Amino acid sequence: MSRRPAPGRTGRGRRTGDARRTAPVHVLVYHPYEAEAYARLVRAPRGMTIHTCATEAEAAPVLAEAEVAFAWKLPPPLYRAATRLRWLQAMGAGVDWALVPELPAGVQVTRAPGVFGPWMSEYVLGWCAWVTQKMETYRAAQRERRWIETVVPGRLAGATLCLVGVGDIGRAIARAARALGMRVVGVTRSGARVPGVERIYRTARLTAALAAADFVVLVVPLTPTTHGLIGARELAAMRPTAWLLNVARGAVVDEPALLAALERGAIAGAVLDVFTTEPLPPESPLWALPNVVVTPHVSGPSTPDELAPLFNDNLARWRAGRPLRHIVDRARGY
Ligand code: OXD
Repeated sequence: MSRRPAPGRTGRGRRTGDARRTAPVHVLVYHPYEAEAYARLVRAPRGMTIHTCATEAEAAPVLAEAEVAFAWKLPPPLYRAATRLRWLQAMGAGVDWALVPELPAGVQVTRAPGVFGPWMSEYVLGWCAWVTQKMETYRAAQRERRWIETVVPGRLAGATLCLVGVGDIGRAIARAARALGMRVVGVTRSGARVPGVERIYRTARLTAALAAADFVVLVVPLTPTTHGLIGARELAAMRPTAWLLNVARGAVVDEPALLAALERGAIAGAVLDVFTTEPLPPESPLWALPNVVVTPHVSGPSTPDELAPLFNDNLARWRAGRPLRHIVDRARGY
């Protein structure tokens, strides 16, 4: 529920239009610390009541009435009360947090394609350039006032980037990588051709794809089939000079196997934005490894400005009884 109701809001929410003509549709906007910012940008059609909630306690009674939710990581126990819920728009790149057994069967989940690819492309290519431009080395030398002209940067042009997962985010990364002259290959379930990706391998040929890469970028959704997809065998298939970048989910990688590979130099290093436990616990050895970059799950930030228009478009469709866009296939998990 709204912590600070804006003028014109009812005790529990903001009502638009003449609610006497049709039963109001209750819409929950849930985010632990930006609910108000999201709700401010929601353009609710007539007869919809917006409820802004930042805590589980606020959201529980609203969910008992809400037909629609626009949310980030709704705590699964809340779904038990969500008997009227019909549509959940996820405020994030992944929807694994939403597709839990507690989510009632009839709820459609929609995602936000197009929003995260540009962010994640910059993250991925930025860190690839950090590797080839040896940024860490030059900065360390600068701190010691050393002129290390014998160390020269490498090129991204001509290097091979392997995308494990080639959905809308993977395609955006592929475009950015190609613009820098990289060769892009990919791994998908179907193995079907993807424009702009030189070669697609089926998941069954994952190790062959990994062996071809200088940079391996994990960008698959977390599903029962991708859980633990990168284990000791897959890491052993990578080149000892290759880097692994994970912007997907921590659980896509067998973390102990990764740690072992990094410690013995079986791969050059890893740039990790996601972990099996987040926040990464202070005692994790990953923090201290010299060939690991740890970032705090920031490669594809959700912003109200980018997500609200997408939700508003679908909300208008919902009100008009038209089909929603970007529906998740719940059986597939994305
Ligand atoms: C995610 C996100 O889904 O950060 O991980 O959006």
